[in-house]
Amino acid sequence: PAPRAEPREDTKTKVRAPAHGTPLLLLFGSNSGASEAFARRIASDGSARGYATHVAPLDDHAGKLPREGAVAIITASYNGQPPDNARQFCTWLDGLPEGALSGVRYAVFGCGNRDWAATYQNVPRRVDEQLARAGATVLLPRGEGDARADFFGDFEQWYAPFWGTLGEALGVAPQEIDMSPLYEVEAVPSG
Ligand code: FMN
Repeated sequence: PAPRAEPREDTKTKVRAPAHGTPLLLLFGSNSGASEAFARRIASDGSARGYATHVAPLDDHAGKLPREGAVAIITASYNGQPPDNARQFCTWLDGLPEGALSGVRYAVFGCGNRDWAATYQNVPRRVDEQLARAGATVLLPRGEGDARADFFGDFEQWYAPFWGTLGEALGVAPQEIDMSPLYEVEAVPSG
């Protein structure tokens, strides 16, 4: 039989973070992909920090939100209405009685555009308000991205305290996070 490759003791490779495996669900409502891209960015950062991440459209979770870990929702609005893959979720959420989502921890970021002035951020605002009404606990104030202005800057501003706030709320110790590079570069003198 072929010999099995064992990692060498002296290999300098670093693990990125111990996988504590705290669940983090990233849900998006997205027609043209911006909200989905932000959700995937958070998921990828979360995996590197040891979270067990899962990305899905909002409609996959109509009727079910987890009480373990946290859920971050990134959604757009279209003429004030939900994106195609968020309609069932929004209808379900609107019909929930008070207290139905107690124990759920969440954060919302909205992708919008002020060209639609009368309905700017309608859906993320509605999702945030309805989650709170149903008894879920907000982790971060809702963020607003304006695609007509500084869309990515708006996201970064909302996102800056994300991991610190999440870690505190979920009991993930900051020292468990090792974001050091996977490889070290050593200078070799020439000549
Ligand atoms: N943004 C809002 O804030 N409110 C709206 O009512 C709204 N209506 C829109 C209608 C159309 C036809 C289009 C093309 C965009 C609209 N937008 C509105 C802007 C989008 O929500 C914004 O571009 C968002 O980033 C799209 O996200 P997505 O790529 O995840 O679908």
